[in-house]
Amino acid sequence: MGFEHRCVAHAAPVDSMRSVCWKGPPMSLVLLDAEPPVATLTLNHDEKRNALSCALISELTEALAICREREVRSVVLRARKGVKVWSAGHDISELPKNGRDPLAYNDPLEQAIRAVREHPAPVIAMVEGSVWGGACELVICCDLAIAAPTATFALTPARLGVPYNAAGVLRIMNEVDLSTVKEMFFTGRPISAERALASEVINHLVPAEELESFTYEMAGAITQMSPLSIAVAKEQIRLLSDARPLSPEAFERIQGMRRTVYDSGDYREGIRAFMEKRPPRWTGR
Ligand code: YXS
Repeated sequence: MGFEHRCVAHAAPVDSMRSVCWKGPPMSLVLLDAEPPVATLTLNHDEKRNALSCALISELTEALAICREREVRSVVLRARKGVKVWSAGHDISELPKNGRDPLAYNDPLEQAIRAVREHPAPVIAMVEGSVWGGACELVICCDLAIAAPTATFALTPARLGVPYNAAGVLRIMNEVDLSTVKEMFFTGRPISAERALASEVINHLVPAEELESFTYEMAGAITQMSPLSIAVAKEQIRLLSDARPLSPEAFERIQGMRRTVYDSGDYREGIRAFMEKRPPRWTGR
């Protein structure tokens, strides 16, 4: 069955999809088209460059819950057609400034990444435009990523003075070749779509005019397969790829080093500089 893709016009704010019991606030940061077998989640906060704010992530995780209820068999995660910025990553204004871990287990970004990785159906990131920081990890953690030539990908902790978390570093290392991982973490500079394909950040690079048809053809093909077999394979891959022996002492050491960073003046300077729209002045303390 060829699955003609649904344009954003079919999508609606997430709450309109929720049964009458949903009493949440009006939602529009994520549009959801959840007509099985394929769902489309559209990041819809271009004014803030689809920054992964607590509010947006709440809608994203709610949308995935609706997809699970409706037994959707594949999910396309996209931004609006033609965007210059797919997502600007973690909402910098929401990064904690009071000595709390900025990427702790219950941070909204971590919740979004877990929601995608634990969703029983494959989640396909369809990418145009630039992808930054935690959004880059979100794309990498999607099951498949299909991008247009306008896509770029940047890991940005060093731009902001943020100590990335161990689980996030491991998830990225599991997908991307180590030399590219180091270059992205150490330079903070975007890599091109071509480079992303070569480094396995993305699965396919297709011309912009073919991006939707290519993505929805693959999403449709997945829905023709056994959903139970796919769900088990996806969870097996998640559990086995996360399986790493790490002594408690090694983990404590990582956390201690990270605390030194998020307790530093440089961490606060990175956030302040972004908010003041100026380059940061690093002191190394
Ligand atoms: O000034 P207004 O109110 O209009 O808001 C501006 C920006 O402040 C806002 N915005 C963001 N707000 C919160 N968090 C963000 N990440 C963020 N990015 C943007 O959106 C409005 C339009 O932004 P503007 O004028 O800069 O747009 P532009 O088209 O000129 O430039 C687009 C970008 C993406 C190149 C630029 O906005 C930018 O460099 N954004 C920050 C990208 C970044 O460093 N993201 C990393 C976030 S931290 C994160 O993900 C992890 C914690 S980590 O760093 O560890 O990976």
